[in-house]
Amino acid sequence: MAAPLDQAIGLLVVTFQKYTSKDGDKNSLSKKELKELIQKELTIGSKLQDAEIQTLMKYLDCNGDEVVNFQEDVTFLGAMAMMYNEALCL
Ligand SMILES: [Ca+2]
Ligand SMILES: [Ca+2]
Repeated sequence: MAAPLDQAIGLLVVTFQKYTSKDGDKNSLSKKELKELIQKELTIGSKLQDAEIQTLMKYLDCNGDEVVNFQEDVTFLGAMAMMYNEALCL
């Protein structure tokens, strides 16, 4: 049985892979895949408008190839973790 943090990291990887493989390129999230991941896997997802998800996509796509790779996804999740940490400190 994996320790809790191992499980959490595993979940990040599994969730990324669950959505990347919906189109031809299973190594990255297209705009559509990212949108689905955000809407189904994050509480904030249902509150975001299409335009906000588009903006988020542009922000996450550091290398400008129109898709979100694992490194870009982890950067996003890292930022989310920082927000949660700040929320828990209040
Ligand atoms: Ca994909
Ligand atoms: Ca990219």
